[in-house]
This record gives sequence, structure tokens and C-alpha cells, in this order.
Amino acid sequence: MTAFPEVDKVCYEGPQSKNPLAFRWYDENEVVEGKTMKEHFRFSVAYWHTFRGTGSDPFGPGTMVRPWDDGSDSLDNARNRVCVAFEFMEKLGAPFYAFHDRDVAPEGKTLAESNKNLDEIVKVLKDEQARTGIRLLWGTANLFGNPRYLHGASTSCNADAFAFAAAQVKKCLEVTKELGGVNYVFWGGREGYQNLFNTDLKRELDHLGRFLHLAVDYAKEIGFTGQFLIEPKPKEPTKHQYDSDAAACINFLRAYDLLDHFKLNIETNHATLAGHTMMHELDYAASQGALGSIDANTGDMLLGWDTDQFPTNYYLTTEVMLILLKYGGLAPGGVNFDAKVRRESFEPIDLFYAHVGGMDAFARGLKIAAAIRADGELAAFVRDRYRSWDTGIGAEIEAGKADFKTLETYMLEKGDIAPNQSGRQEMLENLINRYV
Ligand code: XLS
Ligand code: NI
Ligand code: NI
Repeated sequence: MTAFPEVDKVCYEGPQSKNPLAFRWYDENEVVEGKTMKEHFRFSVAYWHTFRGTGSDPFGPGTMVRPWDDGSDSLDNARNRVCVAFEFMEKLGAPFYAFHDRDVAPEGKTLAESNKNLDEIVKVLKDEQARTGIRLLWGTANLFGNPRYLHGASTSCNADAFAFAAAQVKKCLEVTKELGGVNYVFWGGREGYQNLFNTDLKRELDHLGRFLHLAVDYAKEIGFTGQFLIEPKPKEPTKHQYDSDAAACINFLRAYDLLDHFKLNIETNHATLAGHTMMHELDYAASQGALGSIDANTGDMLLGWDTDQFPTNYYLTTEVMLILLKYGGLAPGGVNFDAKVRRESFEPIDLFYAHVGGMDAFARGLKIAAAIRADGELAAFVRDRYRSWDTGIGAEIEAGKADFKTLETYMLEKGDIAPNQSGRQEMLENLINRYV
């Protein structure tokens, strides 16, 4: 039985290829800056979008045609879906995948039944991982879908919601460990608020901090060594999510003494919603030693929500890859396509087109970024722009050898600052365009 009879294996055919089921740029064995493309990206398929996405929107039901899925919540259906997922990932050549507990296995009537269901499916996941060599980039618990979490999970006003979420994360950590997951993600699905009149913000933040400490403690207890990741997002579903952007997350982690245990999983569309560029979020996180992984997608500048489209824009992927190369990459993180095909792209084959395009866009971005770096013009410009810090007063300030009094003396003597120089933004934008 095959779910995708029209696809054998997606192969690299090179830039001249017109085959929409071949890579034009992603050659997993090509070495760029000392690492293969496979190692650079560690591409991952998101189970929720690709195998659970129905294409429904607030105005109509699902449209996806998925002949292998009987639409039921049965364990057999869930088992079969796993096999289809691994067929897809194997043919695509994606080395990783990521899931929420409730994507892979149906929620039962009780916690015990849900855990049992999950155990059943984990057996199949484990077998399929062993058969294909495909690995788990990260696991996560869905702490936002079930109505019990309508006020949030760890930040709910209802302490029982916190307790249920803790039990769910405990189980999901065990399962992620069992499957050899190399990261574990916390996206604060409903950890935020709609209205401050009914919200004790300080208490909720304290509870979130407590929750994450309990997770750290339990991971240690069971010997789970994967990297913990927080995924910032400023809004949706709540009006104001606590983990709003990279800077807010890092401040939170520092304030609650969690920074040693967490890095960030930065998502393109979330950056957009936060009013930032992806490049900003990545550079900020990495500058603080907190860049962990990427949820790759793109938003729509005309729509104010998380549209989770597949990334196809070389300019965007070039910006991303410039940062990744600058900071030495992502591992143990990866590039997870937290992206879904459009409601109108309802055929199974569209899943291939979408992922092939995303992987190629990143590969092209890597090559462009590497070429820009090899040339060195951009880096030389930036180095030169800051040269006043390399010697003289700049070097003294950086070395901590200056204070307000010595700086006043310096300026009184000098009279005024050395003339400023042009930032050359337009010239540099033109320079980037030479490579894109
Ligand atoms: C939602 C998030 C979600 C996380 C995993 O916007 O991107 O998909 O990645 O819970
Ligand atoms: Ni995400
Ligand atoms: Ni998202």
C-alpha cells in the first residue's frame, strides 16, 4: 500500500530542472562552509499541519483529500497515519519530524486512556523511525486545544488545569525521550490573556515559571537530555501571549532563573506578528546565546494572523541563513516546516510541492548567504563601520577603562565628535541583490 503512488523519491536535479518533484538547490550531500546541507538544515516535517491539517477555516470545513485517513479517532487510523507520514518523509528526504502528543494519538476520555493511546502509537513511531532512520526533532504537548485549557494551561486561574498540563507534559517528556527526541518545545498556546481586568498577570507569570522549573526537574529525573525550547508568539489565540517575542522570552527566562535550561524556537510568522523581521528575532536570540531552532514558514503581509505558509522567498531565506552561518548553525535544533498547504491545495501531491519548495528556498538562501560571506564585502563594511571601537577611546570604553569623568575630560579636550559616516543602506541592499 502506498499513499503517494505518483512519487518515488524526490531527488536533486540541479537548477536547470523543470521537474516540480525534484530539488533544484537542495542537495543534501553538498558541502557549504564545511557542513553538508543536510547538517545545516536538519529539515523537519510538522505532523500537525501535514498529517492532521484539514484545511478548515472559520468560514468552512476541511477540504483536504486524504484517501488513507478515514476521519475517525480510532487507534487503527492513527497507526495507519504514522505509516503514511513516514512514507511521505522518506520519499521527501526529510531527516526529522515534530509532533504534539494529540496529533499522533487520539485523546481518550480520561488522562489514563490518553496516555495508553499515546503508548500504542509511540510503538509504531519507534518502529518507523528504526525502519527509516528518520528522527524526532522535537515533541510537544498540546496544551491549548482541549476546552479545559480555555483560560490557559500553566497560567490558568484554575489550578487543576495546571495539574493536568503538568501530567500531560510529564508523559510527553517520557515519550519524547523514548523516541530519542533531540529537543522539546513549549509554545504557550493559551498562556496569555484577553483582558487584564480579570487577570492576575504577576501570579500567572509566576505559575509559568514554576511550571517550566518542574519540567526541567522532571527531565533531569528521567535523564532526558534534549534541548528545551520556548517558542515566542505575540498573539493568537490570546490577545497578548506572555512569550511575545525573543526579547520578552529571554527576559522571562532570566527573571525566573531558567536561562541555563532553555533556548528559543523562532518562527517566521510569529516574528511578523510581533512586528519584527525573522532576521531580527534570530539575531537577537543568537546574540544572547539562546537560538535553538526554527519554525520555518511565512506570513502574509496583508493578513494579520498566523497563515503558516510555506517559505518560498529567497530574500527571506538569505536573511535567515546569514544569521545561522554567522552564529554557527542550529544543531541540535533544525528547520521545522511549521507550515500548511493552502485550503485550495487539497491533493496529497501538494504536500510534496510545498515541502520541496521550502527546502529549495532554504538551500538557495544558504548558497546566497555563503557567497556573500565568501566575498567578505558586507562583513568588511560592518567591521569598518565600527572601527572607532577598535582603538583609542572606543577600545577603552569596551575594556571598561573609561568612566563618565574621563569621558567628559576627553570630550572637553576634543570639543566635538569625529564626523559621522554614511550607513550606506541603499548601497548594501544593492550589494545583497547582486547575489540573490
Ligand atoms: C502555533 C505554533 C505551534 C507550535 C507548536 O502558532 O507555531 O504550531 O509550533 O505548538
Ligand atoms: Ni510553531
Ligand atoms: Ni505558529
